[in-house]
Amino acid sequence: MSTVPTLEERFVGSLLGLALGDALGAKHEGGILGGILWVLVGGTRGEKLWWTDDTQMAVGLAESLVECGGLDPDRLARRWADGYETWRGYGHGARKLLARVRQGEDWRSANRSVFPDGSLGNGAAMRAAPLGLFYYADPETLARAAEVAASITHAHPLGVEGGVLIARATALALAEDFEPGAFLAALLAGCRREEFRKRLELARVWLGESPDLRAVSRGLGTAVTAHESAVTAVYAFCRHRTDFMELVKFVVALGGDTDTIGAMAGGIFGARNGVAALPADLLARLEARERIESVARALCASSEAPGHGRSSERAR
Ligand code: F2R
Ligand code: MG
Ligand code: MG
Repeated sequence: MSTVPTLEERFVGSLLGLALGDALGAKHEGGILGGILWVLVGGTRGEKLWWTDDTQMAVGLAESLVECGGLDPDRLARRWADGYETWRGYGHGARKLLARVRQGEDWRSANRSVFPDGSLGNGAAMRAAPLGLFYYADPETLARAAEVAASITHAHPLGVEGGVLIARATALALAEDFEPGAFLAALLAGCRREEFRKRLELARVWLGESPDLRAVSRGLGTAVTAHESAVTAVYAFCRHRTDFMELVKFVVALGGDTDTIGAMAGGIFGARNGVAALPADLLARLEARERIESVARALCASSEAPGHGRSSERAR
């Protein structure tokens, strides 16, 4: 008999699901060549499941939210810059931008130093789950905080929208009474960009169908850009919302940016189903499982603390 997960179990499930989706997708990111590169940089050494930039930044975000009692964008930018590790495979723009912040530049200028209109990569979306967890009870503050957290590295409106979408999807997945049609409708209601809206509409139509892999990857995308991957993760979760390994297999079979689509979908899946729904044998092999679990518990405790939304006001 399955029991309903507690809020804390869902927080832990979300961050571990994100890390596991990332680690399992990593060796498939970018196809065969990407896999060879991941082996060469050491991401498959031993039995451990090593995660990539997606989890590195998500854990940094979660730890910063706990430490600061909310979103402090200056301290968060610094933490991400200090936590940068080349071998985890960051985006080229993110790598350069974080180097500038490490050298003392303000993120408000660094975030347009590589792409003048800002990055539209999926880097803000891949790490957004902790925001959805922390601010789940306050949708307006959540959207505002997700915008600010995204724009530290992703100033382009599409990069920002990806971060907001995945943060909101994670928060909505915590709801007691979950139904995929209502979930997608709620995401659509808060979504401003046509590039995302048309894909969410398609995902809604597909709830009653089972389109093949080619149709899904053509219709929703599997690329490194936010609008061509974030809705794909949301749809993958809707299609495989109770079986984590089926979800991962689906994401890997779609191809493209598998670690990131896996991280986004895994974070939503864990928020919905809790940690008990994740495969125990794989969790036992996950890099830094205890650290992730511990920050997820702390995030849950701080999210329930009175007035937790206050510090995000600083982020406006
Ligand atoms: N970088 C990778 N994977 C490649 C290497 C992996 C390999 N296994 C290894 O070990 O080396 N993955 C990670 O990057 C993605 C997240 O990227 P993020 O943080 O958004 O970075 P960036 O550089 O800002 O954007 C990514 C690319 O998108 C294009 N782009 C972005 N904004 C653009 C703009 N305004 N105009 C034109 N192009 C733009 C560029 O190609 C960027 O490099 C995740 O997949 C993560 O896993
Ligand atoms: Mg990655
Ligand atoms: Mg990726």
